[in-house]
Amino acid sequence: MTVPTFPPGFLWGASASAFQTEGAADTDGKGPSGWDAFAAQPGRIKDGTDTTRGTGFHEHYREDVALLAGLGADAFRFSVSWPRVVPGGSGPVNPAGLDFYDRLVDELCAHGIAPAPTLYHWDTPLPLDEAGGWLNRDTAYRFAEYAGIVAERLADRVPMWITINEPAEVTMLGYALGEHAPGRTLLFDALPAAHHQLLAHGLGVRALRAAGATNIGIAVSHTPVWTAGESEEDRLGAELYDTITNWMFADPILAGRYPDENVAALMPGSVEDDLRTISTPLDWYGVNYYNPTLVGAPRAEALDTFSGFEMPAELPFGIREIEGYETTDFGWPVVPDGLRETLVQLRDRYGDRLPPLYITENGCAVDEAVTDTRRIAFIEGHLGALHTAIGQGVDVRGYFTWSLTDNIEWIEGTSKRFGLVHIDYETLRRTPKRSYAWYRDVIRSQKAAGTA
Ligand code: GCO
Repeated sequence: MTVPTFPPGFLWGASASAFQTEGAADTDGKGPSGWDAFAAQPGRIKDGTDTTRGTGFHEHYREDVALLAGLGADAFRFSVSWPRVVPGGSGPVNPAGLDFYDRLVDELCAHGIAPAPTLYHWDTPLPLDEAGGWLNRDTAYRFAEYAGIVAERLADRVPMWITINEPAEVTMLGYALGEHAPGRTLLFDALPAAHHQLLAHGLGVRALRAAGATNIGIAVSHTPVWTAGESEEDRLGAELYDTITNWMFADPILAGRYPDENVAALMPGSVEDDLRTISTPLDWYGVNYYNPTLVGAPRAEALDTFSGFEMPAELPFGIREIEGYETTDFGWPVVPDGLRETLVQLRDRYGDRLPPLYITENGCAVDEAVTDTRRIAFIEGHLGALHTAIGQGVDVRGYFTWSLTDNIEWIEGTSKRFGLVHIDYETLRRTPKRSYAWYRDVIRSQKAAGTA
């Protein structure tokens, strides 16, 4: 095995989310989410998967916790479904919903696995989506209330909290391009959805702390942006893309400002006051990394596609294909050094203001049934790059691979498999893949090295 030795105490984990795994979409008083409604519209889920079953996690969670225990994982990053806990988005709490997470947390603790819940992994309660979702400032206040409710119940046993997952994807795919729930196609008019998620994060951090939670972070996607071509238009296109996907989210959180005035001017309300809330100091910052992005001038001809999403030609940048690297089943290039590049960028940009980092997601879609050697190579490569980044002085405290099991990959349905564990969607049978045994051995040998 060629995974280098990480610092003692480095945390080894796996990630998942509620909509992608739980199923039980209307069991025990859960309300519908915007994603439930969106996925039920004909043609939205490309392979026609019925997303209401998930992987059956709501029913099979004990089996999955046993799999985590078999892996030797230190922590499990799952998400709490907001409409399971507060079905109306505000108002009465659903006790059976909270009870489920209480049982899950107990089960994890009983196996010595730290529960690391994400409070928002995209499943907005439908009534809030119908009232404008993240375009409506009120959603941020409702989120904070809900965060407080969950913490009141679980903070005594949860050692690590994540407010929100990937606000950039929600903004871009959900509100700008309409590929994800709630299916809005507002292009740059989508930016208020970014601001309100950031505000929700800041208010959420405060509500969590007020309810006794500690060790709070967020999971933000980062992609190093590479410039395609050498013209001024290429440079401007790449710079704009970098701004709106990376820094429009990281800067408010970590530096209390928007990356430039043009972006700030497109945001609603009294941005200055909000930025103070948004930049409430965090205990740590989570990075979701999959691949770099090559961007240049807009392309006149028709549409670019990015990760299978169509990019309208009127956007002021154009995404190009990265050539010369192996790709995953999503067509994403496998560039482990991009992880190091991103981490070093974060360190250089924020210096002392940067809290310790965790990799909250990293993984790949490969359809190799259970003999998933490409996944092993992917994770191994990225752990190598991560180790190099640590050697270059970036303070990274842990790594969560995406994902423990195969799951519903949003609009791709079950056709993209990210798991260490295979799911048979007919029987919901779980079968550990070769990568599961490999990751278990990595964790074991890291622990042995740490105590040697
Ligand atoms: C994310 C998504 C995950 C995806 C994963 C692979 O945070 O990007 O939330 O749910 O499944 O990233 O695309």
